[in-house]
Amino acid sequence: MVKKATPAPAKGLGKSAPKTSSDPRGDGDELHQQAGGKHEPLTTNEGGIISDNQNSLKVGERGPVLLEDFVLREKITHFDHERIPERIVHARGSAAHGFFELTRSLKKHTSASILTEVGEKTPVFVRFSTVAGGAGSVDTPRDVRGFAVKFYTREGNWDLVGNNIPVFFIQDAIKFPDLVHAVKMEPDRGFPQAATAHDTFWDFISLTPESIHMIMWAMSDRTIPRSLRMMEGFGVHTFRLVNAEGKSTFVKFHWRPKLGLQSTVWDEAVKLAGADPDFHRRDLFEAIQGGNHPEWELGVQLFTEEEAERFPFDHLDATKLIPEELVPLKVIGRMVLDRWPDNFFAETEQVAFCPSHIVPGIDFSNDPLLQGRLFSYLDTQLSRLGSPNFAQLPINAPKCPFANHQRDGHMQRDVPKGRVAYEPSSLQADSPREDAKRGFRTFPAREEGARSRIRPESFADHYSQARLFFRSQTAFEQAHMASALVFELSKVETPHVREAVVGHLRHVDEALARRVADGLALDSLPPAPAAKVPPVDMPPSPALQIIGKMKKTLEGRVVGILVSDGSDGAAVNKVRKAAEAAGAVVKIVAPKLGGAKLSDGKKLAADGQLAGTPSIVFDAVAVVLSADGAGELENESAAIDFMRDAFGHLKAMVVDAGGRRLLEAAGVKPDDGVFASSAIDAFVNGAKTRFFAREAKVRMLA
Ligand code: HDE
Repeated sequence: MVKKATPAPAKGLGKSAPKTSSDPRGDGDELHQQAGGKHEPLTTNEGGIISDNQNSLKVGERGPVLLEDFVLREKITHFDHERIPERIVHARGSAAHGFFELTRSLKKHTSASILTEVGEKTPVFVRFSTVAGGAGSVDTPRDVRGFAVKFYTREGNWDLVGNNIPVFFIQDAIKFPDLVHAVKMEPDRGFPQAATAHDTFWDFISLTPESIHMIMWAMSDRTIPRSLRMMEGFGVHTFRLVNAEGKSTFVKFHWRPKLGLQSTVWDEAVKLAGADPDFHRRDLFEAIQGGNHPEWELGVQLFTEEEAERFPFDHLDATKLIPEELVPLKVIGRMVLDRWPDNFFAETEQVAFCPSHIVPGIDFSNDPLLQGRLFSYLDTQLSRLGSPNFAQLPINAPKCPFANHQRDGHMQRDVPKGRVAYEPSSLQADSPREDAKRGFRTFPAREEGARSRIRPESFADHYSQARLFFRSQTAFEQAHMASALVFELSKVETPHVREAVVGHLRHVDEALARRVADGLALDSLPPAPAAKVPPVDMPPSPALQIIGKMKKTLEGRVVGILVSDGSDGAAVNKVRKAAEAAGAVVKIVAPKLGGAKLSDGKKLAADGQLAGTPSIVFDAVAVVLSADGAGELENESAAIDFMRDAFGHLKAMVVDAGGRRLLEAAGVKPDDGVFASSAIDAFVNGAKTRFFAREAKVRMLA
C-alpha cells in the first residue's frame, strides 16, 4: 500500500463521510485495500508521484475542472495517441517468440552462419496474420495467412516474410495496390470486412488471369486453417544462396508444421467467428502457455540457374510453385515457438518485417513481385511506426552488435557519443567502418536488355499450375473448392463477373466449371476467355493436398467433454485419461460455469459454460450425461447445436446413454464416427482425424 500525505479535508456538502483527495469515497480507501498487493507508487511520465488517480482537479466539490490539472492532461493526451495506423494489409495478427535450430548445414551453398552452423539456436519472432481484415477483425475468415519470421542472427536480422500459400495473386508489384483495393471493404459502402466474397474482388480477379492459380489455393481449405500451429509457411519467391566462393544457388523456403496440416470445414469457420473471434490467437496462446510449443521444420528446394532454365515455368514468377516431385524438399532445421510476448503492442504490433532485411550469403532474385516488396515494407513502416528509428524498438533491434552514423529523427532513443557521425574519419578510433570481408555483397548477376514495361512471355501460362493444384486434391477437397467458389460467387451481385470467373475455371477443369455453374444455376456454361498459353497437364502432386498431409494424431488438439449434474465421474475420467494420454488437452463443458455435481457427489469444475462453449471450439467431443441431465438438455438449443455441429463438422463423438438421447433430440443419425462409451480407445483413434465420408450426409456440396 502506498503511503500518501494526508491533504487538507475538502469541504463537504453535508454528507456523512469526510472526503479527501486520497480517500475519494470517504471510505478509508477501501478501493485499494480490496485490490491488495504491494505496489510501486504511480507516477506521471516525468516521475512525479500521483496522489489521486480517481478524481480530476476541480474548483469546489462539484465545480469545473481546472486546465492546470497536468496529471489529467498527461493521462488523457497519452491515451488519445495510443493507436498507431494499422497495417494496410495483415492488420490482424498474433505472434510469439522462439528459436530456430539448424540441423543440416548448407555450407556448400551459402556463407550465412544461420544456414551453416548446425546446432546453433537463433532467436526468432514470428507473426501470423490474416490479410484483408482490420486489426479488430475475426481470426477465421476465408483468407490467406501471413507467416512472417524475424531471425535475430549473429550477422544481423533476416526477415523471411511469407504466407501459408506458396504462390501469389499477381506477378508484378505494380498491381498490388489494385489487388488490395479490390479485396478490402468496398470504398463507397464500407463492407464487407475481411472477406473476398464481393464484387470488387472477383471483378479484379476475372480481369487478372494470372491470379487463377492462387484462387485455387484461396478456395481450398488452406484458407480456413484449424490452428496457426497447423499451417505450412512459404517464402513464396525464389531467393538466392551465395557460398564463400561466390557461387549462387536458387532456393525456395518452406515451413512444415510438426502437427501436420489441418483445416476447419467452412460452416465451422463461419460459426467460430461468432463463438470465438480470437480463436487462433487464443489457441496459440494456450498452447504456448500450456507448454505445447508449436514446431515447424524448415525445408528448402535448391536448384541451379541451368536447372531453372529447363523448368516448364519461370522460377521468377510468384504465381508458380516448383512441385516437390520436381525439386525435392530438404529439411535443414526446426523452429519452436516457446514464449508468448510480454506486451501485445510493444511486440506484435510494433514488429516491423521487411523482406529487404537480409544477411550475407542470402540474396534476392529478379522476381518483380519481390523487387517491389523490397521497397514497400520499409516505406510502410515509416508511416506506420512514425519514425525511421523504428529499428531501435526492442522487438526490431538486432541482437548482434550494430553501429552506424545514422542520427537523430523522431523518437531517437540512443545517445551517441563523440564527434564523429560520418565515415571515413580519422578523429575517433572506435567509430564504425565498412568491412569488405564480412559485409553483405550483392551477387554480381549480369543483367542486360532494353528498358521496357513488359511482362515476359515466360510468365504467360496462367492455367497449367491451377489445373495441377485442383487435380492433385482428393475428391473431398475438390468438393470444398467447388462449394467455396459457389459461395463466393453467390455473394457477387454482377452477373457478368460471376460468368467471367466460371469462364476461367474452364481452363482449370471443365468439370469444376460445370459444378460451379450448376451451383450458381447459370443457364449455360460461359465461354472460356482466350488463353495466351493453353494449359498443359502436369503429373498430380499429392504434396499439394491438405488431407494427404494431415497427421493422425491428437497432439495439439482439444477434446471437449459435456457433463451435467449427475454425470458418471468414472466415465468422465476414463475419456479424459485416454484423450490426455494421446496428447490432447481436455476441457469440461457444463450447463453452469461453476461445474456439475457428479453421481458420486463430487463437484467437477467446468472450463466453459455450455451456451458460450459450443462444440465448434473442439476437435472431438464426449458427452457424459445423467438421465436427468439429458432430459433437461433436450430442451436447450445450445446442447442441440453442440451435438449437431460436432456431427456436421465431421468430428468424432463418444456418447453414453444420455448423450445418445441428446443425439436423437438433435436429429443426428449416428455413423461410424460416433462411438459408444464402451469404445473409448476407438473414439480416441477416431478423434485423430475427421470423418470426411460423413459430409455427403450433412450438406449439399457443389
Ligand atoms: Fe506483403 N505487405 N506485400 N506480401 N506482407 C505487408 O507491410 C506488399 C506479399 C506479407 O506480420 C505490408 O508491415 C507488396 C507477398 C506478410 O507484420 C506492406 C506486395 C507475401 C505481411 C506489404 C506484397 C507477403 C505483409 C503491410 C506485392 C508473401 C505481414 C504492413 C509486391 C510472400 C507482416 C507491413 C507482419 C505486410 C506490401 C505481397 C507477405 C504494405 C507491395 C507475395 C506476411 O508493406
